Amino acid sequence: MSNITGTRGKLILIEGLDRTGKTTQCNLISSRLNYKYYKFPNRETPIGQIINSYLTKQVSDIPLSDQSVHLLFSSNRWEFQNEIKTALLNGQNIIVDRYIYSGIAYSVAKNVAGMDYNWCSACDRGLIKPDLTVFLINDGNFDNHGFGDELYEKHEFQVKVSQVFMDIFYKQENKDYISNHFKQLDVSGMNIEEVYSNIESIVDSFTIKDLNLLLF
Ligand code: NYM
Repeated sequence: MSNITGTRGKLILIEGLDRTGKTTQCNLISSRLNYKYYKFPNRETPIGQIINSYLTKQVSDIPLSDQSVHLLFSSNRWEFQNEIKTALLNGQNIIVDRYIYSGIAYSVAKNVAGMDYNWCSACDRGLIKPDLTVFLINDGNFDNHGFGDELYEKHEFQVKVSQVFMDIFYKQENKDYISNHFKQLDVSGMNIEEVYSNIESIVDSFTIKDLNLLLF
């Protein structure tokens, strides 16, 4: 698989709130640009199936604490690390649909005592960091229209999540990453192809500077 440097693939992450079109865009990038696609949570693994029951509000014999839910989401990312690493080192470009930033944002937004940024990011330390994160936003006028029935799909909660995403990206410790590896794209009013062509040009014009994999 060829890539710009000829030595390793790029890891591109698409992040954003619910219903900003991330999955549609990742599918397009995967099929048109030949990127391998990973979506988190991956609901197929045993851990992913527990996450799915939680999100779809299926009654469980053992009620999950917010902390254990957070760790399950993180664990779900760790399940795929070796596979992702091998693919990247083989020169395969990868597109990821949600990752550590969703992990932190949705958990911190719950406002549970002790579950702050440091606690929530600790279990993801050492995961491969995306070479580029594209953060999709709409104009903030999202409402309940278009949301499904899953746990977090409520206007009020989405507003909080959106705030936490911004807090994460503008943290001092993330400043270098944001300057060199991050693009925010406002998709309000755009159709699928318009969003795609914006993302495609961002992805095309991005080259990796560091041949080593970046780590959180
Ligand atoms: N979510 C996703 C989390 O709460 N933590 C995480 O680590 C990740 C990756 O799962 N509302 C939440 C965000 C979404 C929900 O994601 C399901 P999707 O992309 O709708 O399947």
